[in-house]
Amino acid sequence: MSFQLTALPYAYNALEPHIDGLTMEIHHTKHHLAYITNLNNALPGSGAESLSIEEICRNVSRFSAAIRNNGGGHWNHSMFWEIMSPQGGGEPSGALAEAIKKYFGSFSEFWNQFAQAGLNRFGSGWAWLVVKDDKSLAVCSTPNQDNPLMDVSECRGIPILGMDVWEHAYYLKYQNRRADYIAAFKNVINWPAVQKRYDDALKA
Ligand code: MN3
Repeated sequence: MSFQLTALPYAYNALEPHIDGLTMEIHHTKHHLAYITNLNNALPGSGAESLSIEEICRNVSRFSAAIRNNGGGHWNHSMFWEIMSPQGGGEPSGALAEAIKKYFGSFSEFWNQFAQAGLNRFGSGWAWLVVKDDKSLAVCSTPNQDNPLMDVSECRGIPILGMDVWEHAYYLKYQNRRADYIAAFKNVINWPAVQKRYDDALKA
């Protein structure tokens, strides 16, 4: 199997002023593409040739560091583009809203924990909202391009929201101000897409 870069569901500048168009374009056409190219180059002879990207992540301890880093990079960014939207922001509704209230007390307390997870990730990585095996919700973070699907991750579960806190996600507009980027990201979260992932995770 060979993985390919797919188009974003919106224009590169569609998330402005929160995330600028040049950052989005470089992030997608340079960074995400490089993960896919490097993943494809690492596949021959690995035993992962016929696996889906989810299967690669779930069994990543069997594969090389190149497959872990670039496979994670591909899965993480594929999700990232989908859980943002020009019509994003606000708060979730329905069953996800109820679950957030149950496990975090309130949406604002959830957001505080999620933002802190991103802010406190030293170096590069991701903050996540995950559905655990017992169907509870949790916030956590992973280094580099690891994710909670991976069998090597300290933070396990089905990710339904992921926030990229690598500097390449924000440096052009926000420089070293990661907290400002995290506050801006909140305005573009596609909650209906996250709710769909939550519903799917409950059925998994
Ligand atoms: Mn990135």
